[in-house]
Order: sequence, then structure tokens, then C-alpha cells
Amino acid sequence: MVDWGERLRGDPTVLAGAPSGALHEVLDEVAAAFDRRPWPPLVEVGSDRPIQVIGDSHGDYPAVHAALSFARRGDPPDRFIGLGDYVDRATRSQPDPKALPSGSVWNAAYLLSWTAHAPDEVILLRGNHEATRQLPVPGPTLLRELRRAYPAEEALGLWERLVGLLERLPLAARTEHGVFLAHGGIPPAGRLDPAGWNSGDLELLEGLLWGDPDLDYEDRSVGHPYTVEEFAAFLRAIGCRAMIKGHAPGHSGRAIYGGTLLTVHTSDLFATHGEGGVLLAEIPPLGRFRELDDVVLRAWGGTTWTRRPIRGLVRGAAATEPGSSRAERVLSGSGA
Ligand SMILES: [Mn+2]
Repeated sequence: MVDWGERLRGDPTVLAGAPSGALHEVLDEVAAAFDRRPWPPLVEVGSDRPIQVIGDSHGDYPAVHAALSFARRGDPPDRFIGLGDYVDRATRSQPDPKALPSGSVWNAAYLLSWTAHAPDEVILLRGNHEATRQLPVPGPTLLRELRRAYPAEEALGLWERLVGLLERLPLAARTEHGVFLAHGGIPPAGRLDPAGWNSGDLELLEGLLWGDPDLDYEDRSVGHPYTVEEFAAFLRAIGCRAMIKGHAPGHSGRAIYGGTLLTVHTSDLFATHGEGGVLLAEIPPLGRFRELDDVVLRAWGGTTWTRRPIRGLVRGAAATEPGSSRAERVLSGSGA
């Protein structure tokens, strides 16, 4: 008997070439785990250990495997949080599409198997690409990737299963030491209290999964920009001091809003965006974390993780950014 889940957790490529029954077996285990322990909209995460955070991966399972292996190198392992967007666009990220024909499938199955196996250590948030049936994304490729990997008549059924499980992931996380994590943004006014959050609330999904800071805003047809004033008010309301997000690659590797909002991306598709790199952010444990200055950023070079500074954290540098002096006034409470 081969345990496909166990094999997959060791190597995200094992499903390639295997019959669809292998993927079904993995998804059965994930569904059973989610039934036993459904995810709440907001996950509270302990800060007793370092937390490794990945941004949008879009099917880049080699980078995700490298990040999760890094997080799990010790005993006990570091916690691991994915900021969403595990699927779609994988075929565009590879110069040779035949090399990784179905990266979204292997990436999603690998991560789902891990979060089902170790839910206290591997926490996956939804991105807007994990909410395509609620708010459609432009140019999704997951179904096409499934059609390359499996017999055509099985692809739609597998798509429905995969998407259905991705839709059961939480919307956001909050650490004990006050870091808020979500794919894109903050909830709309009137929904600042997580006690009232509901994963089926489209306006909440749009805010958390599709929002962009106004410094980084692009018109996506879904989602609204938020200002530093709205951002600061939300952080105060939920008792957090900083946020880490993905979604918009323009500021990847940079902290904006006076060094309180960091964006990371973990896909070769966006390796040249923002400050560049396939990035992993480490939040130190309680006692060693006060602000985003204490977060360690690393970039994947294909064989090793290399430490690199987070841009925008030095006050002098932040002050050169449009809107940052306003950000500092708002965040220090000296007027808006
Ligand atoms: Mn996104």
C-alpha cells in the first residue's frame, strides 16, 4: 500500500504521471481533516516559535517545497503561513511549459496535504485565486493544468474537488504578538471585528482577498484601495502592529505605510517585481519581535536562501516614499 499523502508531503512531484486515484486519495484525507476540524475565518497563531511566511506562489511548487522544507528543518519545526494564490498562472511562470505542465495542481495538493497533516504548523490562507467561484479572477489556468495532467473526462470533477477544498481555507491570521496576515487587504468599514466574520460574505472576501493599499493600487475590476488611515484604524481595532500580505507584486520585498505593511511573493513569475526575488519572511517568536524591522527576509536562489534587507524600513528611506510622511503621522497618532 502506497500512502500517497505521505509521499506527496516529501516530494510535490510524485503525483505527476500517477493515476487520478492518487490525487483523489490525497483529497479524501484533506476533506476528512477539514471535516474533523473546520477552519474559522480568522486563525489565531501562537508566537512561541518563528513563523515562516510565503506570498503568492501560483504553482511554483519548487519554491514552495524549498520554503516549507526550510520551515521544517528543526524540531520542533517553525510554523508556516501561506498568504494565498497557490494556483493559476503556473504555465506562464515557466520558460518551458512542458517542464512544469501542471504546477498549480501539484502545488495545491502538496500544500493541502500538509495543512491537513499538521494544521497547527502549516496554515494556508485563501487568496483571490482560491475564491474564483465567489469573485472571478482573470485568466485562471487550474482547469487547463488538470486537463494536461489527467484524462479529459476527469478534469472537471477533480477541479471541483480541489477548488471546493481551497474554499474551506481561512481568510486571515493574527499572531499572538500582533501581526495580521491576509492575502491583499483589510475588511470593509463595518466589519472590523473578526467576531462577526463569515467566510461566505462577499464584501469581506473582496476586502481581505482583493484589496490593495492605495500606494500600490491597480484597477482589477474587483477590490478597493485602502488608505493608510483606514489601515491604521483596522490594525488598532484588532490589536495588531503590522501586516504581511501578498497579492500586488509591485511592492514585493518592501514595507510601506511607515514600515508597517510588508508585501511578499514566492514565485518565479514575480521574481523581478518590486524589490525582486522569490521571498520568504520569518517573524521571530514572542520576545524577539516588536515591529517589521525584526522580520528576516530571505530570497530563494535555487539552492539556498539568502538573507536580504526589507526595503522601506529605515525611516530616512521610508520618508522618500510618496505618502510616507502622512503614514508616519497617522501611525504615530499625531494627527491625520
Ligand atoms: Mn492575488
